[in-house]
Amino acid sequence: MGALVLATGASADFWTPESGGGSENSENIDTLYKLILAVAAIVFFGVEGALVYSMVKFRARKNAVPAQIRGNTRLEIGWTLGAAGVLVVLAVVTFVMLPGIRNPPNSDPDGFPTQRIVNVQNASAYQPRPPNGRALNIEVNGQRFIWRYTYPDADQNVLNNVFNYETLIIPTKTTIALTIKAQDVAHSWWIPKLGGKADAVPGHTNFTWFKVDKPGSFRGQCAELCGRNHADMYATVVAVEPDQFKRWLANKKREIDANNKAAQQRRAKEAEELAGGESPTEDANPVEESEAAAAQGEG
Ligand SMILES: [Cu+2]
Repeated sequence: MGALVLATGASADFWTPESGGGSENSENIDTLYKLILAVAAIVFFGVEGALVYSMVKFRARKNAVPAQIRGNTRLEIGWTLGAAGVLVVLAVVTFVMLPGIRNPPNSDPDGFPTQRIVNVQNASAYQPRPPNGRALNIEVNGQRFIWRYTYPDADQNVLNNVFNYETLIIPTKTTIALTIKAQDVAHSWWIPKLGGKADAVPGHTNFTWFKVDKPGSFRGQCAELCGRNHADMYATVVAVEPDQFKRWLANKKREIDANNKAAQQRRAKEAEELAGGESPTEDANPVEESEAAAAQGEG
């Protein structure tokens, strides 16, 4: 056990939040956690140490009587103010560090080009924005038992957007703003190295952000018991160079468009077959048929 505790690799991030190589908000969470842990450890070992020392030194069979300090006004005022002082320091440190955790920075100049984020009108949660208001705004949708990601595009139609399940591909050096929703029951989005948890609750939109500087892969899991396969509800964020991301996005878009087109054609064909010979409109519309044939030829 001792060897295990001392092996830095094995015990890294065991007592403190996961950090290193992810997003700066998770670094700030880690720093704040360690500061508070240090103060708490000093208080804990101070109080418990005095207690154990007194219990041993003044135990009954030694017949020793310690100094009787009950009713010592100066001492009592002292440790009341001391405790209050510790709380004030912790509160101040927390509020000083909170903006770095909640508020996203701008993307780097060589990051993926981003748009101004459109405000979500019915947002009831704190909706942080980078100073220039621009970020890659991806929608995360919790579903039993998988995460769906929808990428933004230029038009208003959300049905033709690029989407992916489980693995979220993102560009490095770019501020990623997540709009978090749930489709069925409450889930919770959490990639420990990329910031804090964000609840995904039906009928409520939540927000979080992260920004990854170097390519890498970050694992997380749904952090809210959401049903039978909750434990299988993984999420992986894969950060790639902006150029690589651009290519991935374009390929995915082509793939989705081709599949949409194929599905439309299949439905049209099925409708035709259902109508059978009874419908005379089939022959009366040769333009549509030749268009479909041309489209099929392209595919
Ligand atoms: Cu879940």
